Amino acid sequence: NDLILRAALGKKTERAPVWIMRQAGRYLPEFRAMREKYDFFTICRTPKLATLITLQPIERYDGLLDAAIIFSDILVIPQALGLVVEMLPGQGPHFPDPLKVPQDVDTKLRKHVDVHEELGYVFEAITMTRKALNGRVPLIGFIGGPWTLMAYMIEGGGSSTLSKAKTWLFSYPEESKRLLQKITDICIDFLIGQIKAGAQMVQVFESWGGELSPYDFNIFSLPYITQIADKVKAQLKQEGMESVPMTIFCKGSWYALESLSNIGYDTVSLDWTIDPAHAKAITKGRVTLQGNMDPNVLYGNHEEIRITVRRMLEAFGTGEKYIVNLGHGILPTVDPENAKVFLETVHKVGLELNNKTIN
Ligand code: 1CP
Repeated sequence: NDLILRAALGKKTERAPVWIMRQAGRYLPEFRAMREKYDFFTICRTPKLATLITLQPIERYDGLLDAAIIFSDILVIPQALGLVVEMLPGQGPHFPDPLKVPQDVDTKLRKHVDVHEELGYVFEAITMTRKALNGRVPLIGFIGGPWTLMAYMIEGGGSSTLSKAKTWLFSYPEESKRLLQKITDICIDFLIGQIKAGAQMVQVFESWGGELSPYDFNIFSLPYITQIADKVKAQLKQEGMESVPMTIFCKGSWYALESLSNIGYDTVSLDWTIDPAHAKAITKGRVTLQGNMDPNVLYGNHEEIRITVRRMLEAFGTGEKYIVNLGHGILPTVDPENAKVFLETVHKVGLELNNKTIN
């Protein structure tokens, strides 16, 4: 099943492919059962366990998902840089000793990060998962965007205002750019390693992009995510390897849609605040679009889920340059049966609309 790869490269598809951000996670009882036995980062660091969890949604929704995403987290990069990150039950990520002042970049972070040494376990998990998938669906690798990772490293966890991270941007802009560049260099090496290990598509999660003004986004996010697309593709080419489709997801950065469709990514992932017609008008077919149902629709009744999926498919079109997804990760208390209704409807309506277009 290579539907998602064809869609990302702008080739025709018999129906729009579908996957779900955070599809292996807390909403699945089989995931929660694993989490009772193992700590979050132990799972990430144990290729056998990461493989098992990556496959959980593929097996539960047999034949309904068109991609797997490797089980890991964006915060493995801050760990590789030398920071301690814990996953607190019910609270999410926590850094006991985050970056406080610019000098901490020199004293608390490693000068050089060898991604094979620090993150080789992710590469192993990817190769093992590729073998276990055995061609059923393509495997997606990922990283966090540099601004999102910098924000976590300074905030020390989730935050509703990002005031500590923004204090850096507006008090120490040059030091902030130096930190962003340091993170970017690792992002590039890490993505290349994931592709060499077997990732067939990769996604950059700039989840906190929308916390920046359009002006600041152009200074503190855009140049770095642009470098990632450029350098990953250039380096693979130089080594005689083919690149894989790359997706950018900047949650909340509706204002940047035009730029995001012009910086070398094949696919742009949209959150639910962007109207499909508007997104298509702005991106003019330059990229494949991915998204964008409000994840909360999965709390609705089955009929409402079906109606919303149909409306979304009609608006994006199903045979070309479109990958179905939610506008952000699936929420931890969603009923897995509702996710199934979502997936089944994507298949049924996708085929139906495609046949209509062909006839
Ligand atoms: O199927 C999958 O997608 C699983 C792999 C995956 C991915 C792609 C996980 C597992 N995390 C991520 C990416 C990730 N992690 C992002 C980008 C996507 C997004 O915006 O949601 C971010 C921001 C994180 C950081 C993170 N890790 C959070 C968010 C906290 C906040 O500030 O809002 C949380 C709660 C985690 C923990 C985590 N990561 C993944 C899972 C399944 C969990 C839950 C862990 C648990 O408690 O069991």
